[in-house]
Amino acid sequence: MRIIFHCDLDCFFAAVEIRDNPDYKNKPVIIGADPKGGKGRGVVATCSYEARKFGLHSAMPISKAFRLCPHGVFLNPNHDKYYQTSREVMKIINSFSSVFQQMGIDEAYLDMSEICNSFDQAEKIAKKIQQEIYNKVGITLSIGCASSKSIAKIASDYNKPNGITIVKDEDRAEFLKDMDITRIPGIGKKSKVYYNKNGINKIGDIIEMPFHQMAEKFGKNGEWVWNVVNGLDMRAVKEFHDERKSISKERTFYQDTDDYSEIISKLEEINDKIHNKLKKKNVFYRTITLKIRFEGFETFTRSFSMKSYIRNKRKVIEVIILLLKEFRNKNKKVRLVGIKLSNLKINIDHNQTNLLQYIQV
Ligand code: TTP
Ligand code: MG
Repeated sequence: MRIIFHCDLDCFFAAVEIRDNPDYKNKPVIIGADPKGGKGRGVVATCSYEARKFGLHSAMPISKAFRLCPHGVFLNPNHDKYYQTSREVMKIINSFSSVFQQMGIDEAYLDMSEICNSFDQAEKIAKKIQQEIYNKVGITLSIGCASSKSIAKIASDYNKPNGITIVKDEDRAEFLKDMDITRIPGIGKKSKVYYNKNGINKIGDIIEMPFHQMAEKFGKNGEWVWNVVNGLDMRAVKEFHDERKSISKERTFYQDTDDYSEIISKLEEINDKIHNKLKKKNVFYRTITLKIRFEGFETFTRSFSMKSYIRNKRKVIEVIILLLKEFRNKNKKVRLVGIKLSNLKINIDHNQTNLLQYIQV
């Protein structure tokens, strides 16, 4: 029997700040850009569940968040602290099963098939994971348990915060049938519109549909989705899965600028930060991408790929300056710049550290 856990921390960045400042407990806490009295740029990274009651959510413009919740506690993110906390949490999760795959900063899958022989036992272990993380790290998480990764993921989101949701195969259809189809990993806002137009609104509509019809109407995505809701997502929890395919950073200027020395120095600053992390993790790359956004949101990306893997800060800046050239005579002010390094390779030969640590470079 397959037993997969999906673990997801509750309002992660906000939870860390609340842990470190008990005054914030039970308050709407918003982590993100400085709201500057409602005039700030940038977005909400996350917010506490109290803040969500006011309609706030990740990726909402910070100015809107301020309007909806002016009395909230607005904090700048402290990424080093979140990264450190994430590592502590992941170490604990990983100690429950060696078949462990971290996804992003606050999620991980565990394959518990060799460790549990029933879902009742799985529930006890899930509680233990929650307790140990709460005792040692001081934050909560929600855990979904099912026989496949995607159902476990849907389950972890079902009863947040601090929830445990077990979905046995025989209960799967009942559990899913009334949910909106966007709960399924693989259906986003765009495909939702297409599915809705074709009469598919709830997951139940998919469960009832014969496979061949889903395939005919919705192609590969339809096949995938049908498999997911019928418990046939057989993807393994990959122990050495290099989830992270790129590392990037971008910065918005406080004031739009056409001063290229300011733009280049911002790019240098971004480049330094990325390289500090890459060096620590012994990661190399082949593709360099410049992102540039002008006033009015016009955005461009330009890439250049090296013949071999490198990790060379100076080279990156040289390439970036070359890529920047075509934009210099645009006579428009720049709002944001960013660098992405992709086609990553981890040098395992020189450093035997667990690959999973690289996911969060
Ligand atoms: P999520 O797990 O999506 O969100 P969350 O942990 O804050 O809340 P939930 O209880 O619903 O799981 O993301 C984890 C962290 O990643 C989140 O705390 C902040 C960061 N993040 C962003 O910076 N921007 C985003 O748009 C999202 C979705 C997350
Ligand atoms: Mg989370």
